Amino acid sequence: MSHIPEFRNYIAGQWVRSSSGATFENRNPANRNEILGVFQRSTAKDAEQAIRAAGEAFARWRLMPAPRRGEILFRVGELLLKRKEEFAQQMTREMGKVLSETRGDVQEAIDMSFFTAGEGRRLYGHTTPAELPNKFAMSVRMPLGVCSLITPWNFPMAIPSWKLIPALVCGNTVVIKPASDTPQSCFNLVQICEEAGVPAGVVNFITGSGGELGGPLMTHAGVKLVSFTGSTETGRAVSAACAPGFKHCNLEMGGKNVIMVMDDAHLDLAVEGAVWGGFGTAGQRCTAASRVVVHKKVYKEFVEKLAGRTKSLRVGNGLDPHVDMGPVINQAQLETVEKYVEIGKKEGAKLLMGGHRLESGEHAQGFFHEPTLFGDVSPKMRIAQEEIFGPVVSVIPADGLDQAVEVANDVPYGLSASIYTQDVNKAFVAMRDMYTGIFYVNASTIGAEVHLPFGGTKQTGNGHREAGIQALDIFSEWKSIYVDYSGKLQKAQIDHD
Ligand code: UN1
Repeated sequence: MSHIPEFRNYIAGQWVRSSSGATFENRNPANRNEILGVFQRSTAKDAEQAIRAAGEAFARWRLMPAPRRGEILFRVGELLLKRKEEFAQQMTREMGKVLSETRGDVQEAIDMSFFTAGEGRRLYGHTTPAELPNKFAMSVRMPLGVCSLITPWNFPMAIPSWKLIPALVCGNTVVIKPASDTPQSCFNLVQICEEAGVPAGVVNFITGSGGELGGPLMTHAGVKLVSFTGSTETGRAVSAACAPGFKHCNLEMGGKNVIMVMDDAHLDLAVEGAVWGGFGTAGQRCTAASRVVVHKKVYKEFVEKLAGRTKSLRVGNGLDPHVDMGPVINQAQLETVEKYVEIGKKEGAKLLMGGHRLESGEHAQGFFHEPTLFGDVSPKMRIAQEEIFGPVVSVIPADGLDQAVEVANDVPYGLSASIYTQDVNKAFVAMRDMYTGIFYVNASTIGAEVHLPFGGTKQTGNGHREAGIQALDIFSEWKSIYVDYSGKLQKAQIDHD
């Protein structure tokens, strides 16, 4: 039997075992017999220790000049870059998505590090005239303190970096808990932080179940902010848990994103966008294009082309360079996909391609499902309304732009949308009228870049935006400062005439 590595928690700068003495396995979703490592099954006591360590470290980290913090984060980017290929390979093993995508995932963490490191020398506030003579006014960003970061499995390094790096540049300290399906990529990021010189206690890492660790991470008196990415259902519970303690709470949740294809669209390009958006990451992105609304005039031609391309996709182990789509993350996700395929069929949608799990030959030991395409979907069907988070795409016919936009907006989520058209007027109408946080013209619904705000409307989020300079508003609080150098009592609003 080959040696199975054990990975530890990282608390107060020490790599430590859980107080439970128990571990859980990290398995490859393309081959469930392959155990990649065991991780700590942490307890509430471990979480409390991590929160305490972060609280102690905050006293020093907040006083380190922000440009110095930025320099350390720049080094995080450099070290990630050096090990990009190794980390991408490990990520494909634990998460399943193809190697080109896991390279992109690590690259996103690199981009985030380099972009945000520069904020160490900006973190701009404002100076503004005061209304009274000999008085000075300014506003500055202050760190909050200890932040709990709870991260998902679909972007196992990118999303932790979206939270961790901006939190640190602002002067906060963190406890990060990755999804139990993909703990190693987050472990790699944390280890790089240590190597880059992030001081002990500033970043703490604990693994284990949300059920056990969520309590202290969301309600402990020492925690000031909870940042969560995951399902809308869990996000609602996070929000409720944060409310009694008035913790800041930043949520990134579900999506039911749409591509609109107009009759003047470059159809082949739109087909490529639909394939990439729908089946990239096996549809397990919050930005996935799970709906395509197509103008009736080009519907038949578009659907034929899309079905043809869907059929040509090769499903398998993401380490194989010939594979287009890997497995889904686990058994539960596979069952969810199967459940929705049945729902779609019952609702009367037309199954155009796929619809089955793959269980023989090279697929026998993994959680594989065919890329699945439904046509003639009507906008109110559950497969057109609910987030499936798997390789299932619903194609919906529409009469024209107005109806397409109406249908596109008529879902509970508002993360990402796109339009394929050659008509600039239509593009601008859609840009204005789609109620989403992200919009694309002649591109798919995925492909967000780290220097722009990321997040959504409606049940996708609670008003925050990650990434970009907007992430600084999550991880800092404004303080307005007035300096009166008049030497006398001056009264704002009252000394007016
Ligand atoms: C997610 O789907 O959870 O735009 C994040 C994209 C990626 C990030 C997606 N850069 O698809």
